[in-house]
Amino acid sequence: MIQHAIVRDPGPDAATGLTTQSGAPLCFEQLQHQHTAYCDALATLGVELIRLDPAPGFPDAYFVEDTAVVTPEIAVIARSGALERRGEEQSVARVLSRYRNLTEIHAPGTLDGGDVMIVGRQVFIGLSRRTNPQGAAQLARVLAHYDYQCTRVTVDDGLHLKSSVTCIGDRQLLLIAPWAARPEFEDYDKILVDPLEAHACNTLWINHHLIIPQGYPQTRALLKATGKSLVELPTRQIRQMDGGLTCLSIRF
Ligand code: CIR
Repeated sequence: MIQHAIVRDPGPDAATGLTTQSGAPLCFEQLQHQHTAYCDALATLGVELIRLDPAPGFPDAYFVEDTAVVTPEIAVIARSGALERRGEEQSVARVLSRYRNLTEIHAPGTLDGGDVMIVGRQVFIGLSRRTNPQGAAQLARVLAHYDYQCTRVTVDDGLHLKSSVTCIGDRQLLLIAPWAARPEFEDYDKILVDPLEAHACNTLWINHHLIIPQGYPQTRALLKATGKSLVELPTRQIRQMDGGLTCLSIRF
């Protein structure tokens, strides 16, 4: 069971964060509502929230997932591939040091937590615009020490690995349809997401419930058919800043 989640309220400068999305500008008030709904959902599922204050000068800092990788044994503090985001990890490290021994990714390695998917003792590490081979190698070395096996996955579309694939159960993955034949995932049960609903790949399986983004009917129907308990949340503003449901917390 997941007991804790680190979250951080979006700061008033959130609209100046990094994004590849065009269209309507961010509505800060709606972003706050969506963030609050997310925190409420985690609390309802029995998770104790550890709340960080907004970090002035770091408009993306509420996407806390990217700043650390936490297992039951260790917390690895990340080093973002986005220069603008370097420094966010410091306040996260201070909090995590109360719960875990820490280690960190160091130069020239870069790594964003959004590129790391842990499925039991198997860890998938995305090689993306944010995570480079050195960062992946450093993480794999640390985790090998604790008997995790790491597999690299090339992320050729989307921001992070978990933009295109998330774990939705013991050996079950939800992933973007064009990745169906990827050999890295051949041993897993797969549910495929139509590229028109690509944002729906980023779901959060937590304490026997699956939190999914609202507004993706095909994916919702496929997930409903699995019999899982679904919790739907609005993510439009979060998506506007290239984020999703996993990005908003560090769970452990
Ligand atoms: C960024 O570009 O870094 C943020 N605007 C979005 C980060 C999303 N994080 C995630 O998927 N883990």
